[in-house]
Amino acid sequence: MTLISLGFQILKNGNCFLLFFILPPDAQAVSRLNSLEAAVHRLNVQFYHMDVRVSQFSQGLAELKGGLAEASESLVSLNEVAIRNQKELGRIDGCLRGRRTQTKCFLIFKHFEAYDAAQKLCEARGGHLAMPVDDTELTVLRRYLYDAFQPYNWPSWVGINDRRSEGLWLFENGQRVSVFDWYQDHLVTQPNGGIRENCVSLSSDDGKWWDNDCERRMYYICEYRL
Ligand SMILES: [Ca+2]
Repeated sequence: MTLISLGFQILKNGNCFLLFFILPPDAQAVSRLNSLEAAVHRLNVQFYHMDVRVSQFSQGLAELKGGLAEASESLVSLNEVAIRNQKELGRIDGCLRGRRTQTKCFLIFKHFEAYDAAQKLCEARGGHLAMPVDDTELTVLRRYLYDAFQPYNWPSWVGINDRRSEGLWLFENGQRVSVFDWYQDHLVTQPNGGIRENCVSLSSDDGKWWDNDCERRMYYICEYRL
């Protein structure tokens, strides 16, 4: 509706009145207002539906996240089982194909690897680089290497190094080595590499020990419990 001032009138007593008329609403304006109101209503309805959709989407996303978390946990468990199985299979394979003593099995791997890489590969198969602890085990290992490579000589890593302290030879499990079998002749006396050569390999022709650069890649011997 429209309020319009038409004029004013002064009465005899001096008071003054302002005259107002209320005009009927403009039909076009009413129509525009109704359209606007309808449009706002439609927008509200659309917003409501959008809210519902967003809410449903959020709920679906939360459920999906939950499902993914469960699947991830299952994958971790499966992976752990696979690693355990791989180690057990490696150990069985090592003892089936390798050379046995009373308590352990040695298996030669004819792949060229640096010392640390060789140790990791042995661990992945449930063992570690060979740790011959006494004359009996050294004799078994010497014979095994000779049989595997004769008439050639292929040096192979075992799990002995002096990386922690020069001249202090330790097995991979940290125990001190007490029985040695270093190569010696009138020209060469092992170990002779000082701080440059800290890992031990065995010659396959005579089983003698040599200190070598740990980064050198050569064959290696893993050990598994029987
Ligand atoms: Ca050394």
